[in-house]
Amino acid sequence: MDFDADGILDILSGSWPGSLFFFKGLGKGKYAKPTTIKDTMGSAILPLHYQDRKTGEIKRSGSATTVWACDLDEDQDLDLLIGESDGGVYFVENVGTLQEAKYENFSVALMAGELDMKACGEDSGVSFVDWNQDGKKDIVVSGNSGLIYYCKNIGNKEKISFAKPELILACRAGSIRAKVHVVDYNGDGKLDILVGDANYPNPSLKKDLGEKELEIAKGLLEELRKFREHFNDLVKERHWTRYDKSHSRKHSQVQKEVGATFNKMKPIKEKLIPYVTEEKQGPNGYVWLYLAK
Ligand SMILES: [Ca+2]
Ligand SMILES: [Ca+2]
Ligand SMILES: [Ca+2]
Ligand SMILES: [Ca+2]
Repeated sequence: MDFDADGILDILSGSWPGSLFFFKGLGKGKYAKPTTIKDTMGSAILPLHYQDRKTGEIKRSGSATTVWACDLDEDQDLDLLIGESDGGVYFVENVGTLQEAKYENFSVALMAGELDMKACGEDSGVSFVDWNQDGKKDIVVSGNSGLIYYCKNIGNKEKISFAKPELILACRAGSIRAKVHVVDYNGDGKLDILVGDANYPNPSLKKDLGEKELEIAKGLLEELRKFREHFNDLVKERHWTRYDKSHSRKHSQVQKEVGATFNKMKPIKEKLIPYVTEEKQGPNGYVWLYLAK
């Protein structure tokens, strides 16, 4: 996107430590060294705020940030939409201009209907695009569990407002820490979804296993896979129950089941030890493209 309105495309990036970076486009595929995006007080922008217990000072923090520059409050300049490891989606207003941005030294956690955006999962990734093609750009947010939600923009110049999240895509099984980027990738006029993820592959079996051993090992792996699937579903449900009080099950009930399922996986992993290699497994990270039909 063109962040500094000079007609040349730039790159913005969040980071694991949290700061946001601007890579100024120089044209012909070249970019300047990154600079940290700062607020009106000259501090690096981080989405979270907390009070220092000793000094009482308000400090900022944040990690695993993602960023999208967009005009959220419809005043013709680019604001910042930030995702963070806690799963929230944060808005930082540009109180300067399109050409000369000045960012507020505080951020606002956005809601989706009655819910905190955290309900969509930890480790939020954000995109701001007109998902439902009604002329207003919406928030598409991804989370740790690999689920991608759309929050319809129902706000206006006076008030920023988004509707309750609607699930639009469940990434392939095993995708965690999904970071979404919505774009018409193949230029057919329909919005596609790019997702960066992390995933932990199954342990590799030793090469020299006999037929019987192989059969046992494969059986254990299959058992483990089923538990993992169930475990992943429970983790998603647990997250949701924390925010949606109308959910059919209570948070504490799901939490208990998460713990019990995790414990059931332990003995299977132990039984697998003689059959698998000792190489450290994962995590891997891939970029996936989901093309719109
Ligand atoms: Ca530019
Ligand atoms: Ca704006
Ligand atoms: Ca829309
Ligand atoms: Ca497309």
